[in-house]
Amino acid sequence: MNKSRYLFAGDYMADPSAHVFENKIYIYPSHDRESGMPENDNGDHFDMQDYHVFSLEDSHAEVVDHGKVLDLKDIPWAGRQLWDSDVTEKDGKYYMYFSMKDKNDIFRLGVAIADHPYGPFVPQDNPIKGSYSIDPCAFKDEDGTYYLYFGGIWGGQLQFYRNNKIVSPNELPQPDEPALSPKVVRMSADMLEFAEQPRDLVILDKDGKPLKHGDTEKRFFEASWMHKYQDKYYFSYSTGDSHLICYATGDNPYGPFTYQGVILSPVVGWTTHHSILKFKDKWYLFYHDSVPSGGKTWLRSMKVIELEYDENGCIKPIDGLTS
Ligand code: FUB
Repeated sequence: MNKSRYLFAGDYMADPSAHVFENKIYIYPSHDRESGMPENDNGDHFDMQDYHVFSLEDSHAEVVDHGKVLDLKDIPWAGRQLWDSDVTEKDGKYYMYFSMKDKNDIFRLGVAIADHPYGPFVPQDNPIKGSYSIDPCAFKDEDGTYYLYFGGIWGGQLQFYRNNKIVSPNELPQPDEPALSPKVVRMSADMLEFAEQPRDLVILDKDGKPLKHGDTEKRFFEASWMHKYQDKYYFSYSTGDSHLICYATGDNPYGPFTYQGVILSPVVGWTTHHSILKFKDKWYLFYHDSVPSGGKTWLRSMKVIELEYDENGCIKPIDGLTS
């Protein structure tokens, strides 16, 4: 059985988005802290204020902390809560996409730019026009097109929107109604704007029907990630209140996607969040749990474990407690 390892003992880091840049693994996590905010379903206790960047020469190497690369107080539109982020590279520039509440307590997606994968990242003056909700994942397809995947329900505010507009009443669907979909959008050439209206990424069951909101062990909650394996698109995500990382496969970046199974069973801590990366011919799952903090769900530690596929391209499930 593959064994996981914790990546950084020096501080609490969550939501690790991992990429290969300049032949190294770079990790872009959220920086958890003890702020004293009471725990609630809105996630107010995830009250983060900056981002650090980490790198690794290979999967077993010691992690290097490149220090603080972006601070909430330097972002002109900042309200509070720097949640999950991701980074991609285009023409020698590095674009960090991050989730943060604006001054009206509405989650938006922001962009910050760097000349190196290790930052520092300089934020744009305003959030991405038309952006909302949380957990951006930046994906570069093989034809050079860049996409952003995003969204999260409950504290991530996705239930407030239908067709990219705030709706009233803004409620979650009924259990027998189709689940809320994560969003996918193509990025503009300058990487700073949506090139189109965000679209629903629909996840179907094996009978071709959209997953229902009540199907809590399968439907999307937050933490989008996209990768490609043997020419197929693998969309993976957290089911939130049932604490699973699942995946669905499709033939193109927009989908529809068909639900395939569980990648990671529940870990210690309420949230689960991951990224998937190929490095030197092996695949890895980066994720977090709350074991080192003694189970404090808002103080999470990032981990890595080797990920394997079977001969049919199915991901072999990983046990979140014993691996
Ligand atoms: O880190 C804050 C939030 O917790 C993330 O945005 C979610 O995906 C969950 O991990």
